[in-house]
Amino acid sequence: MITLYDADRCPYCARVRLVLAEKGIEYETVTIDLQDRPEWLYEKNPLGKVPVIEEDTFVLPESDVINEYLEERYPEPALLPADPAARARVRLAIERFDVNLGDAYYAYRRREDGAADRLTHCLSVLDAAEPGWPFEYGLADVAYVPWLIRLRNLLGVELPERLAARLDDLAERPAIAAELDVVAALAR
Ligand SMILES: N[C@@H](CCC(=O)N[C@@H](CS)C(=O)NCC(=O)O)C(=O)O
Repeated sequence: MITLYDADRCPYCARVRLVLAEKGIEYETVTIDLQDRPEWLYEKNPLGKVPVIEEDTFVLPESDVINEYLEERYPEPALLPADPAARARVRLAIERFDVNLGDAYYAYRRREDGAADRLTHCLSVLDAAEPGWPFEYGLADVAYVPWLIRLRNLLGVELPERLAARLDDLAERPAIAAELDVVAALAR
């Protein structure tokens, strides 16, 4: 049985929750209080961050690495395309998450000067993306959607039209619906 060291408010943990749920993998959760992290977490991840998964003696941090591992270990349903070039594009989108959205998101959260404009720009670039990601479901969506949900549902940011519609469509997936519930509980 896989154990996920988890925190509801953590979007990186949400990436892993989404893949575990999408693939129907049974797991147990150990919830970490990020304000008061237990010392033993550093034995599992020297950076002291969540998510971490553990299975017997195998311990793995880093959401993108965990999700690639889960994809290989539990190939169905596939969350990477079959075509190598398409897979590479998905991996590129994940690799570029920080520059495409993450850095602007956290700058906005920290209320840095110019952050709102920077975020608007990032969202408009994502919104204008060609068909393919982010408009086919898979690991790239999983890598971005937790932040889009938090922007819209916690921070009250209006998403551009195509991204908003995409998020509405994705809400029909049980894994995404469950994450929307997690975020709704954070807002209470
Ligand atoms: N690169 C890591 C980032 C994980 C991360 O930043 N997690 C945050 C919670 S959202 C955390 O544990 N923060 C504690 C800290 O920074 O010390 C991943 O992809 O898993």
